[in-house]
Amino acid sequence: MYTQSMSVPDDSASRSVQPLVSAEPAERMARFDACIDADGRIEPQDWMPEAYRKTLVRQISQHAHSEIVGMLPEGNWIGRAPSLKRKAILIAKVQDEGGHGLYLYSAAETLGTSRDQMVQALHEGKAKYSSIFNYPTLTWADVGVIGWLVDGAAIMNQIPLCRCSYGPYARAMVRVCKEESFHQRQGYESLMVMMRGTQAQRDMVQDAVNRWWWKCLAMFGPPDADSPNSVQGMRWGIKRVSNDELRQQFVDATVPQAKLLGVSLPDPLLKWNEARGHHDYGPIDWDEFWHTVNGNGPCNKERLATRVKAHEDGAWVREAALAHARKRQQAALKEAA
Ligand code: FAQ
Repeated sequence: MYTQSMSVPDDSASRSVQPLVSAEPAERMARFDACIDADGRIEPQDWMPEAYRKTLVRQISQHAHSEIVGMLPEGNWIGRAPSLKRKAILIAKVQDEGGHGLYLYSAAETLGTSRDQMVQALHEGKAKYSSIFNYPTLTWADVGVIGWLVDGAAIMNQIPLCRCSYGPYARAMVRVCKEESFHQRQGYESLMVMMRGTQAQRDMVQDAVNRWWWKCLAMFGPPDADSPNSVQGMRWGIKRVSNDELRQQFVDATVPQAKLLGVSLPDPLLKWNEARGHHDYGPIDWDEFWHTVNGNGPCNKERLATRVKAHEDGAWVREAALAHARKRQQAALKEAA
């Protein structure tokens, strides 16, 4: 039988919200709240408040844009990778990031916003994407550091999103996290090799760590006290762990990794705090973060221009695919007649 449920996994028995098309608004809201309180999943055909839908489209589309723009800094090095093995790994990684963007655009489309609308918002500079991708990759060591630290930060943020209250986003995150974890390991391994190399290679790794460390801490978003979306996002089970908590988890996980690698982290205030059971760290430059988020970082304009050009250059592919689909549809209709 053809119903809407054909397009989503058959887990309806475990869901506590049923489509309530004809129910009164207060009743729908109560059912939605009950589902959230019971830690249930909201699915595309379920009723949801407009603000919940809007918040999800905002976060998921920004996340998708980050994956797609995030292909660029590392993509710059595909033609300059130091060996065939490193080149093959890097091509696969960048391709994975493209795949993540596509799952995420698809998840956001289930909320009623088309991929074209989201991409247009990005190209018009109206949509955000992660601040981290507005910095240049100056040396080969940057590629390893992106894997280790940027993917490392991304995983820390994304593991809790596997439990997000919106089903399609949570399910997309499970696969994304598995892939990101390989990305993190390949970055770390590539840095390990460089650290066992020449002094010039070790210096190159240290320089890259110095340039990326603070940007990675800022990736988790503003401090909780200055995060306008956090309270409601947590109430709705979209966010599960706060920006500051995730940042702290990342610092605590990364310090021993840096030690093993043999690099220092560029923060004189970084030290273990026995009483807190966590590392203390120095102040983050939030002015620099907002400057970048607001479009004025070192590579913002270049990144956006590259995306717009790629989209324009790909117009013929989209047109050809549509023409082909139309042709197949006409042939099928003719056959059925
Ligand atoms: N950059 O109130 P909050 C990756 C904005 S994927 C730019 O705390 P929220 C994979 C925020 O949107 C990396 N803007 O917001 C990869 C909001 O503005 P709005 C991306 C930022 O949503 C690796 C305003 O500041 N990951 O790396 C940033 O509750 C290697 C106030 O902030 C995700 O997107 C930022 N860093 O929390 C690819 C994960 N931080 O929208 C290639 C999903 C905050 O009100 C190579 N997203 N803002 O105008 C999230 O978990 C959340 O959206 C946060 C922000 C935590 C990013």
